[in-house]
Amino acid sequence: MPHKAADRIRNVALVGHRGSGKTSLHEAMLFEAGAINRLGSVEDGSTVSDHEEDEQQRGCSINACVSCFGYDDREINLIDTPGEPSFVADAAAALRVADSAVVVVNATAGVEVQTERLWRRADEEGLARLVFVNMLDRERADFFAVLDSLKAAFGPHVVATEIPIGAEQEVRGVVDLIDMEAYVYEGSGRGNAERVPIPDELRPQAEEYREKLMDEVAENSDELMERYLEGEEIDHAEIVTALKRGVTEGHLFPVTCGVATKNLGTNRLLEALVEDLPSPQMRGALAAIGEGGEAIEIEPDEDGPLVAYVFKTTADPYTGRINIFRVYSGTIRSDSQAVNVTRHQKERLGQIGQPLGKEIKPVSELGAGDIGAIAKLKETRAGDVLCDAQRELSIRPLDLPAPVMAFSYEAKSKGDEDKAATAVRRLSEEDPTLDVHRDPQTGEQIIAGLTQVHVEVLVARMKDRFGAEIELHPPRVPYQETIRRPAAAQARYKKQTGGKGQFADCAIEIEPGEEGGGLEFIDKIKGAAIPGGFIPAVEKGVVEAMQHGTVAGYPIKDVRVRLVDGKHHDTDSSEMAFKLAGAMAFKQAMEEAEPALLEPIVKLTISCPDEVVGDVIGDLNSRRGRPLGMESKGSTTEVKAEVPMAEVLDFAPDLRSISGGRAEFTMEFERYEEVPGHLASRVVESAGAGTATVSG
Ligand SMILES: Nc1nc2c(ncn2[C@@H]2O[C@H](COP(=O)(O)OP(=O)(O)OP(=O)(O)O)[C@@H](O)[C@H]2O)c(=O)[nH]1
Ligand SMILES: [Mg+2]
Repeated sequence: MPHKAADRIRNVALVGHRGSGKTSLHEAMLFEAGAINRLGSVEDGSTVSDHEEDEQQRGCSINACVSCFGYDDREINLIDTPGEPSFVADAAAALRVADSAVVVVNATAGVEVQTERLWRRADEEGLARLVFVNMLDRERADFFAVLDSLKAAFGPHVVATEIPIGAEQEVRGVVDLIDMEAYVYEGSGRGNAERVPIPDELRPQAEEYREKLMDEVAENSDELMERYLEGEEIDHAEIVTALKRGVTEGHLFPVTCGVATKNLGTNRLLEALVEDLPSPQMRGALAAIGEGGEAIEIEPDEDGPLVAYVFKTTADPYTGRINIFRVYSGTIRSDSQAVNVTRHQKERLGQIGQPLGKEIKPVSELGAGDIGAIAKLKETRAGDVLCDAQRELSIRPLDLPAPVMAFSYEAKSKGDEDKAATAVRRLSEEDPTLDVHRDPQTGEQIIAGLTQVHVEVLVARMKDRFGAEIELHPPRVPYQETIRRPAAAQARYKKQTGGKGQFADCAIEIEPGEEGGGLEFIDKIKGAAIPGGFIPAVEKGVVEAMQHGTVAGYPIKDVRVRLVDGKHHDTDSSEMAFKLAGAMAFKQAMEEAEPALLEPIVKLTISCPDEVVGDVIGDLNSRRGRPLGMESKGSTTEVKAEVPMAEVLDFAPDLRSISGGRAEFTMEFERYEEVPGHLASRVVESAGAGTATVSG
C-alpha cells in the first residue's frame, strides 16, 4: 500500500482582508497545478471560486469554496474564503478544518483590519501559516514596507523567503532566498517561470534578507544553529527541514510574494505548500469533546473509527443541501451509512465526492485528513459530526460574532408568507451568524445578521434562489408599561336580557410588582364571596386587560393584583361574567395607578482601536448611553455601556463609519427602565390612537 493519505494531503485555507486577491490566487494555483485549463478572472466573473451569481455581481466572495486537486504527488484541498467581515463565519469554519493558512496581503495596503482578526483566529486554531504578498504589480506596491507592517503586527518571526525582482508594473519575478536562485515570469501561462541566476543588482539585498531568514531558521535546530554560527555551509534539505519544523510548530511565518492575476509566483507558492506546510499527519490529533466535557483525542488514522466534521452547508433549491466535511479519523464511503451523533440521527450516505468549486468529482471513499462533499443528507448540517455509530462526541463550536443588525420582515405580497418562511429557514441553516425568530412581544418576524450588507445579501439570495421576496423594516421597539403607585377598584358586570342574566362583581387592589415579574395575582377572597371556580376567570380578565396598556397600548408588566372581595349570583354568574368584571376592575384601577412607559435597555460591549475610543464614547452619549467602564486589551479598548434599545437600531452602520470598520460589538438585553417624560410623549404619538384603544 502506498503511504497513507494523511501524509500526502495539505488542507490549506486562503484568508485575508477583503479584495487582497484570495480568489484570484486560488484560481491561479488551480491553473498552475493543471486542475483547470483557463485562468479565469474576478472581473469577468469566471473564477472557479466565485461561482455564485451574486459573488460575480458584487466582485467579492460570499461563501467559502473548496477545491481539491493534485500537485507534485500531493493532494491539496484549498479553501478560498471571503474577506468581507459580514461573511466571517465561512472564514472561521475554513480555519477550523484546515491544517494551515495562507494569509494573503495586498502589497499596497499591508496589514489590514481583517488580516489581523483572521491571524488571531489562526492563532487560536494553532495553525501553521505562510504569507503571500500579492499585487506586487500595482502602483505603490511596496513589498518591504508590507514586510515591516507584518513584523510590527505579528512579531519578529515573520520572515521573507522570497523578495521581488522589479516593482510595480516592472515586477518580473522573485528571488528564492532558500536556494538563492531567481525566477522570472513570461506571460501568465502555465509553467511560465524560468529559473535564472539572481540579477547582480539584487545580490546585496538578497544576501541581506537571506541572512535574516537563516537567523530565524537556525533557531529551530540547535545543531544547525551551532554550525551556522561557525560559518558552515548548510544545504537545502537541512534548511527546509528546519524551516518546516518552525512553520509547523507555529514559530516561523515565511513570507512569499507575487501577482495572482498574472500567475506570477504561484508555482513557488504551490512548492511552499507541499514543502513547508504540515500534512494532517503532522498536525496530529484533533481534540474533540466527550460526554462529560473531557477531551477525546481523534487520531488521523484512516483505519480508525469514523469521525467526520461538517463545516459548510449550502442550500440549493435544485441540487438540495450539500454538506462539506473533513474526515478526522476513519474512512467515509459512498453508499454507506453513518450516524449524525450531534442530532442522534442515522444518515444514509449516497455518493461522496471531492469539490472543485461547484463541481463535485465522485469518489468511492475518503480517508482521515481529507475533505469531501455529500449531497442530500436528511438532517445533517454545518457543525454536526458523523461517526460509524452513536457516540457522545462533539467539536468545540466556532466562536462567531453575534448578529446585531436586526430587521423585521414580511413577505412582499400577501400569500407569499410560506415561501418566505421556507427561504428564511433554509438560508439560516447555511449561516450560523444569522438569527431568525419571532419577537414574542411585538409579534414581528425578525431577521438579524452581522451587518446591513450581510442581511441584504441574504434577502437577495432568497429572491434569486427561492423566488421569495421580503421587505425589511427597522424592528419595533418592544416597549412596555407599568404602574407607579397602588390603587384599588371595584367593578360589577351585570346584564339582564330576557331569560338568564349575567352577574359578576369583584374588588381588586393593584400595586407595583417586582421588576421582571409580569403579573403576580393573589387570591384574598374570604368566605366564598366569589366561588373558587370563578377566580381563574377573574385572573384571565386581568391578564387580557394587561395586554394593552393605557399609555400607548403596550403590554403592562410588573403588577401585583390582589383580589380582595366580590359578589356572585347563584344562577346568573358565569366565567365569562367574572372575566369581564376582572378586566373592568383592572382598567378602572389603572386610572389611579399612575401608569408609566418602559423601554428596553441593552448592554453594548464594543471592542475598538484606541484611537477611536473618544468618538465611540461621544456617539454613545448622543444615544442616551451610560458608560459602564473601559478596559484596555492590547491595541484595542473594550467599552461597555448601557443604552436604550430605541437608540441603537442604527448603531451597527454608524460604528462602522466611526471606526473605519475596525470596531466590533455585541448587544444583550439588560432590563426595562422608565422612558424619560419628554420622550414618552413621542412614543405615545407614534404608537398612534389605534394601538392605544383598549379592547375588552
Ligand atoms: N493588479 C492586480 N490585481 C489583482 C491581483 N490579485 C487580484 N487582483 C484584483 O483585485 C480584485 C480583488 O481580487 P479578489 O481575488 O476577488 O480578492 P479576494 O481576496 O478574493 O476578495 P474577497 O473575496 O472580497 O475577500 C479583483 O479585481 C482582482 O482582479 C494582483 O495580483 N494584481
Ligand atoms: Mg474572494
